[in-house]
Amino acid sequence: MSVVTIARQGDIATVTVDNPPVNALGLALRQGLWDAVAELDADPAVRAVVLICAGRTFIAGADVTEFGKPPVEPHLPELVARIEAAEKPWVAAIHGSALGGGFEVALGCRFRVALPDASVGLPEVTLGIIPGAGGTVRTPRLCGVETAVDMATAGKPLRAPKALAAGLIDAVIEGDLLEGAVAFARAAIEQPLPLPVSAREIAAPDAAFWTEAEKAVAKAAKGAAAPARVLASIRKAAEVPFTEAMDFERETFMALRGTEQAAALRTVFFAERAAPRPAALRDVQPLPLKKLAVIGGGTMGAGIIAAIRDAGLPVILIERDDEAVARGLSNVAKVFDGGVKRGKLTEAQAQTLKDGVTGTTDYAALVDVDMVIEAVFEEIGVKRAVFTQLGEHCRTDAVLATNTSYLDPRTIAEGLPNPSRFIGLHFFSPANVMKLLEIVPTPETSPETLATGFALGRLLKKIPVQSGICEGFIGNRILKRYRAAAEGLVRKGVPIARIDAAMRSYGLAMGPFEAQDLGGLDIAYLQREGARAAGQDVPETLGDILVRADRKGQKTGGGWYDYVAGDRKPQVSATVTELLAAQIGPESAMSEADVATALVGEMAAEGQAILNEGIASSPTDIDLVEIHGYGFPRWRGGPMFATRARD
Ligand code: 3H9
Repeated sequence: MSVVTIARQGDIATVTVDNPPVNALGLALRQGLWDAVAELDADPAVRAVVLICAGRTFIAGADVTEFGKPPVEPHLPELVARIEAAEKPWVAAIHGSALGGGFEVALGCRFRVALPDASVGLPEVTLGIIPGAGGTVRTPRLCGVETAVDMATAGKPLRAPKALAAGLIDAVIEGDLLEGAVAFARAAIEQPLPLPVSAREIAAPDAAFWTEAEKAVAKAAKGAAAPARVLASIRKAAEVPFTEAMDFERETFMALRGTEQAAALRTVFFAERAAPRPAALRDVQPLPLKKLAVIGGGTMGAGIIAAIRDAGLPVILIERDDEAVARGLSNVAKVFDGGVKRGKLTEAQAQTLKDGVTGTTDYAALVDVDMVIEAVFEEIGVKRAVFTQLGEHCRTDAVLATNTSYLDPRTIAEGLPNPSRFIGLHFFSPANVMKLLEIVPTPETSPETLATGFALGRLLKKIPVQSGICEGFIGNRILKRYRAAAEGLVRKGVPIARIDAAMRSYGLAMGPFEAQDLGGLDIAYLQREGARAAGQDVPETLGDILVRADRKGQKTGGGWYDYVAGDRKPQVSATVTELLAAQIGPESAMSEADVATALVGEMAAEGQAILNEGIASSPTDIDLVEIHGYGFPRWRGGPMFATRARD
């Protein structure tokens, strides 16, 4: 079937695009639209054209799978120009998302109308490129430079009502989109037509605006190259004639398309979409998830509950006594109240979210739940006691999950009736925000249970990654190696602050030592002490020396750094230098770049070991773990991608 079909409703033609899954602008669609313009221009009975899409969305952009290959005609910029120059006005009727090239096609239309929940945007920067078919040149002609800069440098789409207010669309259609768009077109042709977007003027801001914008964009980009290039392209659009600006945009787009950053971001884009549906589980039916329960209402439990409520499911919170139930519910309430404060939720929405949580101490309430996620204290005895209760009270087919970071799920599951429905689900804190979900089956976990873990991941909009069983699973195992390597550099005389600065320059939000100060040094210390008590040979770390001197991080006023009360800014600590003096060599001249290369190399080496042992099934899974759980810069593609790319 053709990806473009034409129908006529009296003097209005409709052009329907049907190119699943997201109507991306591959060659067939570009050609189909090109031919449609010619056909409709030649038809004297047609006075206006409505462009509408079948399926879940309007045109979601260029076909990203074509980016590795040479472009084939008709190119998108020419197609947009062809639509804009059509003899009959085109009306883009938008549902779902009009993104990137899809929005650029809409910009070529004389009018844009959209359903209230539709959105429009230029997300190209998230793929390491800039718009390549007029997005940076036409958008500011509609909404002004400032909005265009915000929209295209951050890559965040705007919902229809905001897009209407900004002048990006002409009407919001309530009810049936096609009917509304046809009616809009019919009314529009009775009026004088507005100028095509390319013919409109841009109010050019002064030089000070650009200086400020450049600063802000560079800060937000944290090393990603595309945002600054988008800004430069919008600036060009404001300063030179349309055609010249289009040439500049196209050149920049083509140059960025081939960069390592663009390749990294494309790889991550597809890996993220593949992760929730692993090929091995394609034919396995997950169990239904209608009612869930969480055991433990601490920070992690409350975050998991919030994530489940955000997905619209009811959830039961079980705690050990009434006081703990009240505390847990209040922890959950705090998460939603925070949403209200940040303007993300209305009071009423927050209340509905809170109302869907039932707190109790009574395990009998779990009789009809489909899945229970245990998030109690990380101690084997405590966890085992919970699972004994779950074994007694839950349906035998209910999935029982443990949220553990370090304990062996096999030990937690021991003695459970029907262990095939047991699974490890490792959330990251705050669990309603962090995207990563490590899914850890035991040898006894059934494929249905595993598939249900992934179904939960999809439901909660997580990036689920399967991990085999080893200490720390994928993410914390790599973290341990990374931290040990960072300590190794300190012992070799690299100043702590230089190591942190190196990782920040690399693109992480924080270096390894400031991150430990924020999270607290004592958690890892207690684990090491536990292992030592169990007879394992765990060599003393520099962190141990600090914790023993009561330097546990920001919460004790000092860790790897000193902190002035009320200020989170790390200050180089003379006390630390003194405490570690015997362990540290003479100051090393190692550069920041070499530090980052060394530490990322260590992460990748651990990742390789994890792959060799079959703990992770692909390098991209490891990269997703690092990007979504540990703040690894997305535009570097993850440690596995970054080191492969350098080889
Ligand atoms: C661009 O347009 C450049 C131009 O300025 C210049 C050109 C000259 N291409 O996300 P989903 C696949 S750059 C190819 O799960 P949702 C995706 O891999 C582009 N494939 O759906 C998945 O495949 P599979 C700017 C694509 O409903 C399936 O579609 N545009 C593309 O949750 C479903 O995807 C963007 O960056 C694509 N462009 O969300 C928009 N997009 O089923 C990117 C998706 O095999 N897309 N696929 O796993 C999105 O943001 C979301 O897909 C969207 C729908 C919001 C539209």
